[in-house]
Amino acid sequence: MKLAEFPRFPLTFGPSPVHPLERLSAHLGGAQIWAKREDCSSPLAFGGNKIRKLEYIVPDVLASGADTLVSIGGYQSNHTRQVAAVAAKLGLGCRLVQEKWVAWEDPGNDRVGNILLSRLMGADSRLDPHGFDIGIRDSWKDALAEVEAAGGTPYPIPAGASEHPLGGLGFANWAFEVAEQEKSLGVLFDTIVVCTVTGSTHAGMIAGFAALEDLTGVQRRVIGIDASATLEQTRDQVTRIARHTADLIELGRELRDDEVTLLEGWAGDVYGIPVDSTVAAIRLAARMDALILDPVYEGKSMAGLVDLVAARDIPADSTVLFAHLGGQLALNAYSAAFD
Ligand code: 1AC
Repeated sequence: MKLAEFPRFPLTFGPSPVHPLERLSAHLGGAQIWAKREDCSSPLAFGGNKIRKLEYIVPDVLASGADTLVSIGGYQSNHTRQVAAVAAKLGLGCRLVQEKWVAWEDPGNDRVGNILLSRLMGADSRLDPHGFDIGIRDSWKDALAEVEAAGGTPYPIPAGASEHPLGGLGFANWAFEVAEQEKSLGVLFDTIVVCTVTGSTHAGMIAGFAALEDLTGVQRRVIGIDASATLEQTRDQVTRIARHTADLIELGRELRDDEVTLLEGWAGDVYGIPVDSTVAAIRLAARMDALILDPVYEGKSMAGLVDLVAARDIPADSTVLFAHLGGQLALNAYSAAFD
C-alpha cells in the first residue's frame, strides 16, 4: 500500500510547527538550525512523537474491538503518557507498566511529570522494578494477560510503539510533511537530527526520506543520536523497523547502508541519566531560543548537534532540522540535574 492509503485517525492539530532557531544558529556560528516541534502538535496532553505513530495504530485498535490499551515504558515514559492520552480520547481503558528504567532518585521521579499526567487521564499506571530494555518485556505480557483474565480485551502497544507493525508509518509521513513545509518556507533541510532509543521515530524517517529521495532525487542525511546507551541493540532495531516500514510503503528497493546513521557519544553510560553535555545543551537551547528540552532524549540529541556543527561534521552551509520529540515533561523529575 502507498503511505497515503493507510488509514489514519487524526490526533494532531495538523503539521507540527517548523521554525528557525536564530540565536542558537548565530551562537554556534555554523549551520542554520531549525526545529520541528512534535511537542506542540496535538491537543492531547502536550502531544509528542508517539501521537503521530498512534494516528496510524488507532484504526487497528478500533477494528480490533479492544477495550484497554496496554503499554510499557520507564517511570517518566513520555510514550506511556501519550498512550494514556489517546485512551482517554477514545474512551478506552489504559493499563501501563512503568519499569524502573532509570536509577534517578529525584524526589517525585515516580509521581510527577509524565506519570502524573497519565494517572490524571485515568490510566492504571503501576510501577515495576525491572530495568531498561528496549525489547519485548515479560512485565508487559503479564499486564496483557491480566487484563484478559479480568474479562477485558487488551490492545498491545510495545515500548515507544516501535515494535508495533505500523509503528514506523507516523514518521515516514513526517518526511513528506517536511517536504511540503519546505515548499512553503522556501528552505531545504539537508540534514535531520533526531534522538533514537526504541527506534521507530528514526526508522520511520529513514523509510520516508528514502521514498522522498526516490521521487525527488534530493539526498539528505538523517542523523540519529543514540540516547539508549545500548548502541548495537538500538542500531539493529532501527534497521529492522526501517526495512519493515520501507516494505510497508512499497519503497521497492533495499535501504542503503548510508541511509542508517546512528551516532554514539552523547548518551553517557546508561539510558536516562543526563551527562554534562546533556545539561549544557539543555541550558543553551533554553537561553538562546527558549527551546525547552529534556534530560533523557532531546538534551542528548541537541548535545550531538552542537558538537557536530562545531566540528564541521555538519558543514557551515547546511540547513539542519532538529526533531523535537516532546520529552520535556520529564524535566520536573530531574530537578537535581540543574542544581
Ligand atoms: C522510550 C520510548 C520512549 C518512552 O517515552 O517511553 N521514548
